[in-house]
Amino acid sequence: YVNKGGVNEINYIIQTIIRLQKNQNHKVLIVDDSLVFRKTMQTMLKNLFFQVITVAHGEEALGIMNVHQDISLVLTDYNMPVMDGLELTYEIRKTSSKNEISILAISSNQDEEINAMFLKQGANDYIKKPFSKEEFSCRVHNAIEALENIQIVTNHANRDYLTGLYNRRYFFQNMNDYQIDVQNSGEQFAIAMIDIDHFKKINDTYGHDVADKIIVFISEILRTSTSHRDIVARFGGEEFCVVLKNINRYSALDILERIKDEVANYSFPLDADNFIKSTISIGAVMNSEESLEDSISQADLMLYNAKNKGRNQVVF
Ligand code: GH3
Ligand code: MG
Ligand code: MG
Ligand code: MG
Repeated sequence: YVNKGGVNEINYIIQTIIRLQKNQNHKVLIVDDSLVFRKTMQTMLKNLFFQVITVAHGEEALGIMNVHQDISLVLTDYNMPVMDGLELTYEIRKTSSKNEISILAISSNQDEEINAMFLKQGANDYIKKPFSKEEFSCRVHNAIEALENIQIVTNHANRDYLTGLYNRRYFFQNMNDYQIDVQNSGEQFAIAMIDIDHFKKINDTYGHDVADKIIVFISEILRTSTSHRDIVARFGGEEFCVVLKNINRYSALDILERIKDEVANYSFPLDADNFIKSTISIGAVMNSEESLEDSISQADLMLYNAKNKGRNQVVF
């Protein structure tokens, strides 16, 4: 390969391998009433390393999509019994946007206006039968890569660059939705404000870079000490807000005490021979009738009390 195509050839092969590896994470649903066509597309997609599910009509597709909530791409025929491709597209778009599930319509050459109708109904793209393997692969990959890119951009918009924790923007967006759920379920949750103690001194003594690493270390402790449903957000420089979901006061206090102790007990490595000790203060409240902003202010007041009482403690 090196002799034939030079470095670019190798680059192309590497890119292809990376692409195929990523494809393994994607589920593709084929919806077509023709068994022969289903099999053909299934083989092509499996050769591209995708996970593939096949069904014979729209209603079956909706049933499968209820079970497999993580389908990336739907390839749908137009003419099918029970529910056709247009109806299926319409139904999918009621709950999932173009940014969540990509729809690729497969139609024959005769129905030109069907293709436009597919796009109007919310399909991302269409392919006309008959098509070459090459075109099929290109359109499928275009659709998948568009989804991946949106995922990357969304992640950047929601997370803090230094720590990878959620940012303020995402925090309030997520809490808006969560509070609506909570009003219906009556679920309890705890809000904790966390601030690193004497961080100015750490900055002055060890410099900004080392201090930043401590922020990252503490973020990691916050992340690993909470469940994936909880929200851990970086609010400001060395200030965090943690929401422990579906929890009572007793368990929330237990988790927060353990987080505080874990930080206090940890030795942050400075170099081979030296390490730094750091502590955090935590103020927390349970959810109440008050607004989210008021609850956060309340937690902030508790944090202020924790600082005044000598730091390295939880006031709940
Ligand atoms: P206290 O125990 O009262 O919280 O004392 P403190 O020194 O931590 O005071 P405070 O929380 O008010 O000040 C935070 C300081 O942390 C200010 C600034 O020097 C530093 N800081 C804030 N954000 C960052 C950051 O992103 N990186 C670094 N390295 N330092 C930061
Ligand atoms: Mg058909
Ligand atoms: Mg602070
Ligand atoms: Mg501080």
